[in-house]
Amino acid sequence: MQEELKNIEICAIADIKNTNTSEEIDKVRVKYLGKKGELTKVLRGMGKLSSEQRPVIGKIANNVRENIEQSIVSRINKIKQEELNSRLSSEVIDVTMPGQKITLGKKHPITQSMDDLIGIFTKMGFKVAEGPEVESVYYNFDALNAAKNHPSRDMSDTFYIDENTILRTQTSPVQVRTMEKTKPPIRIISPGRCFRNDTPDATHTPMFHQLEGLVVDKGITLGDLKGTLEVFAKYFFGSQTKIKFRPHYFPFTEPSAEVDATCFKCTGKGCSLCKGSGWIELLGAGMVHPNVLRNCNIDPEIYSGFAFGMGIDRLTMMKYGIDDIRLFFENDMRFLNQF
Ligand code: FA5
Repeated sequence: MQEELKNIEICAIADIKNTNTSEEIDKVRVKYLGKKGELTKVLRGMGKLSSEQRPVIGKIANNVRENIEQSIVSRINKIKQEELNSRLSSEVIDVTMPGQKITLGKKHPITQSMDDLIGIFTKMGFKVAEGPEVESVYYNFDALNAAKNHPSRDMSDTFYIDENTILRTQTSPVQVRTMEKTKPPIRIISPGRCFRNDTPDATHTPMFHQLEGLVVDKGITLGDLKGTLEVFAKYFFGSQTKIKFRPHYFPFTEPSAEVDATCFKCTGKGCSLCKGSGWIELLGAGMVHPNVLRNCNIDPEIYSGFAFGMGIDRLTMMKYGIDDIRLFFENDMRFLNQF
């Protein structure tokens, strides 16, 4: 039996030396040390030995097992090292190869305008306020002094979710939400999405962006409104820009005006962009109607304010000479990459 054990050790070690992969070495392990392995078979026959022989053979068998196991471990380590070395030499990194260009994304032109506008107004001391896009009829119309039969309330102009809930048609409801929560002095702007049941054409889309402005304090006048909008127009379109007020009607401002700016392309001389007039319509504005102040528990005898609302998409069109608003929403990279 002693002889048999020695033979097994010699054969196992020779087999182990001949292995080249982890799978091969596993097969050798099963062949000699597995349940039906050669060493195991011999050890099963030990029961037939005499009590003197058994410890002697048992010791030898243990030695043989240990030697085989050790040799398996050292072969495995060697194989792993060889596998690693061959991977390292085959997967060489060529540091002289040219790098891959990473294309950086950029903000949508309307988001860029929004950022510009926020920058201009926050420098003038305005804070940014937010309101919901799904709005109540109360905040979008009633609290803003819109008559019950005002045409803008019609379903052909406004998207209704239910009788009292709509998609806001303007950012003006943020005026009311702010005045309800904050005591004057108030100086806020509120950029965001608006929705109208308008058929898409070169200057209309059913979803567009507005920026609302609101100032309420003691002694605020139309002169403050004019000064603020003049600063805005010069920063946004260029320092040569002038503005003018045309009388208009909004339910929530009195007096109300539409504000035009000198065409930034021809600087007021008249061109195709301004249709020869030299002026371009910018926004709606006016002094906050006393009824709106009252609806928000602000005493119009003590406080006055001005408000304005501009279409950000249209401002962006004017600034860059874009002739169709729908281009903003087509996601054509050839168009968007120009900004
Ligand atoms: C208003 O919405 C008022 N809330 C503005 C205002 C605020 C006046 C505060 C006084 C005080 P108007 O309906 O004119 O006003 O819309 C303002 C701007 O939104 C327009 O000048 C235009 O630039 C933009 N706009 C309106 N409808 C669309 C549309 N369908 N697509 C793109 N832009 C639009």
